[in-house]
Amino acid sequence: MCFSTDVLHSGHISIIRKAARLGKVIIGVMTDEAIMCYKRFPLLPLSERKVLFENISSVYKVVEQDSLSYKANILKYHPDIVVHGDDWQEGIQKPIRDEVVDALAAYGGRLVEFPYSSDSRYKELDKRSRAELATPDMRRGRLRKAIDIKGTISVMEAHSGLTGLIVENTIVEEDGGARQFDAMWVSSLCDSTAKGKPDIELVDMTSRFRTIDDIMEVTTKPIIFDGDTGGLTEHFVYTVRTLERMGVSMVIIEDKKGLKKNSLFGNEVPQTQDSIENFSNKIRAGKRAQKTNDFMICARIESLILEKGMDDALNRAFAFVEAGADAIMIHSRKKDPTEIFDFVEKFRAKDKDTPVVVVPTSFNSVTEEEFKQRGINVVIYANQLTRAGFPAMQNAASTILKNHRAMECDDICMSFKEIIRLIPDDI
Ligand code: SPV
Ligand code: MG
Repeated sequence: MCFSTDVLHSGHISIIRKAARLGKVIIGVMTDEAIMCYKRFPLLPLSERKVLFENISSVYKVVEQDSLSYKANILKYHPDIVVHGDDWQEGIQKPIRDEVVDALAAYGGRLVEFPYSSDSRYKELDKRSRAELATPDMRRGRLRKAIDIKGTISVMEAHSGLTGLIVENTIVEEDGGARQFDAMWVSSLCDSTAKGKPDIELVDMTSRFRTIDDIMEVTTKPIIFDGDTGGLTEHFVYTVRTLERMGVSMVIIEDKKGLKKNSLFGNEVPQTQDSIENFSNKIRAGKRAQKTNDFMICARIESLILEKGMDDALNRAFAFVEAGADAIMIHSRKKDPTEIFDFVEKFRAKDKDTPVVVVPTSFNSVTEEEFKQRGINVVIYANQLTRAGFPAMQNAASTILKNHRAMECDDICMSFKEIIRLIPDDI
């Protein structure tokens, strides 16, 4: 049998007892990473979840299962029987079930399915677990945990409750497993664009916090906030306090000053980099202001964007880590990822631990696997939902104008049924 649960209820005990009547029960406890890929973040880590099962008298042995797929454990332990509830005959777990049936058939093993207990109290438990994950204290610390567990995490832009829901709920099947985003990025570019304003720190913090609130009300995933330059140090300390209190996990601030322009403009517009000394002081002040150990401040280095050279980028990275930065973001607007890889190689030669963040808007051909291999820990898809939504909406608007009615537009619109179902009745 395999379990991913962190709450044991009578339904679990009942199916384990039924399994024990068939033979010695081996429980595969799913690893944290495997659970994060297909479900929600586990409330209890693997070690504690293993103990839950080790203390059940009808359990013979507890092992780990490092994927949604049972295949590796079936090949390793050759069970005569796999026991499961009958709830996986359809949906995301069906391919997993098919694989189990095939793997067992290879040596004459069999699958036994017991009716799945759909007691409303169990659903209530799951709902409570989700609600707990959304609380500020639980949410804040989960970014660091996710980086520790997975090594490299993928983060998607959200700028409203609706886009937050898309990041929260989008899941795809892959190789007997599943994939979903680990966290959300509240981008200054997309937050400003959604309001029809330029990305120049014009949308004030109160409004940015409102966006975070909208997202937080309907989601559970950790949030990384784009803090632009962080503003004046005297203001930044308040921003840190507020973000931390809200349950945001990390703020990224960039080492620029004066009128900030979006980095993707590079040197096409005047932009000024802050001095190492000033920016280090801002980081120090921010670190002093925070109240928990969970909250992270990431220093974003604009040297490559502003063509100041690799040495400048590296000097800054080491100085900002020294000042207390919990992570480093290195940015580039080149299509070719060479300068990013070069930076990470040189940075990692001296610093093996500090998480490195990238935003591959321009160097978008690099896969997450390659980023991981090169020692990068956070990959942020910073603007794709905005860029996908905008042309679709423009198209709908002009289609209606051209046809003097909405019928021709229907084919490119989500149906009413779907849009209504997108929003859960309760959370
Ligand atoms: C943003 O998403 O607002 C960013 C990343 O800061 S970039 O637009 O590439 O500067
Ligand atoms: Mg920004």
